[in-house]
Amino acid sequence: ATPAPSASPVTVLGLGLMGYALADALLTAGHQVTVWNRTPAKADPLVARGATLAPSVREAIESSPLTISCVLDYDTQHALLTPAAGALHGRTLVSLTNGTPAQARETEAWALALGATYLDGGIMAVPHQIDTPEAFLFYSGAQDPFDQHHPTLSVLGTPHHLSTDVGVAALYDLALLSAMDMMFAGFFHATAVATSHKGTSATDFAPHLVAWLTSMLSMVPLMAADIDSPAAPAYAQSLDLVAAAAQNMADAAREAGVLPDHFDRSVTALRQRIASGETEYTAASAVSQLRVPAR
Ligand code: FVH
Repeated sequence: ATPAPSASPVTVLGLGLMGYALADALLTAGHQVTVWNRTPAKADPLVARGATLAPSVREAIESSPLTISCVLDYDTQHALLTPAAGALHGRTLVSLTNGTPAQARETEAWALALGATYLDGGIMAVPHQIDTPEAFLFYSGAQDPFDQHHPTLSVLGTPHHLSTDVGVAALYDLALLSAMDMMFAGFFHATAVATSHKGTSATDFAPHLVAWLTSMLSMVPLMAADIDSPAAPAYAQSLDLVAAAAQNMADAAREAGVLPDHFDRSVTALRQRIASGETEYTAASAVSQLRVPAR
């Protein structure tokens, strides 16, 4: 980022891998950065570059109109902020600590009762991507603090304000993390199956997996439109075909000495749908199968 010496003061609580990257980017952009971390020595390289290490969370918050918190989890965050709560009056707290929508809502209510403004955020980047074009961050909560601190938040990555409903950033964040987790689970399963063939390494197989997943990703917008539309879907397969393929995937895993459990469960669920008279596999039906039935 281009240094901007007049950029406003900002406090970062937590100097783990991500908190450090956030503080580092803000310093590079010319902000006056105050930091606090349970293990103070992690601040040394930042202090050498001009950051101020606060001796307490309270003093850290009091140093800036904006405090960004990025620690392990919400329980840790709450334990750190509670003794310093009075300092938040008239200031903005942005939580980039990973948490649930319910935790975001509780924290917003807590902060508002203290006379603070609050934004909840989700970082869609790994530490080395902070302050690069790949990094984007979700925010939700009141519009005013987002607009006021937009220049500072932009330093970290492209900021998207999703909703004044404070839970939405965490909802999207965890939805995307879930997709990533399942994608990597698929990669690990596929690699276990493919490398059961002597002479095939994970490195040999990886380019095929990347090409296949990249090609399949282009179907996501099409399927999303199908999910949203009551019209006949553009993408549909017969349930018989999908169940037969799932059975083959389960059997191939078994033959390769790989746990077939996921596909066994899929086969059971698909056969139940066929037995109940369903014939089509669509994106909308796949999403609907995931919903917990209302009581
Ligand atoms: N790293 C990543 O790729 C992801 C990207 C998306 C967002 N996440 C979330 O960011 C939060 C912090 O993650 P992190 O990568 O910085 O995590 P660590 O390097 O493990 O650092 C943890 C920090 O939390 C402090 N901490 C932990 N327990 C306590 C405690 N009981 N009291 C006070 N502070 C605590 C820890 O302090 P220290 O160990 O350095 O003293 C670090 O500052 C997280 O929500 C991710 O899900 C990152």
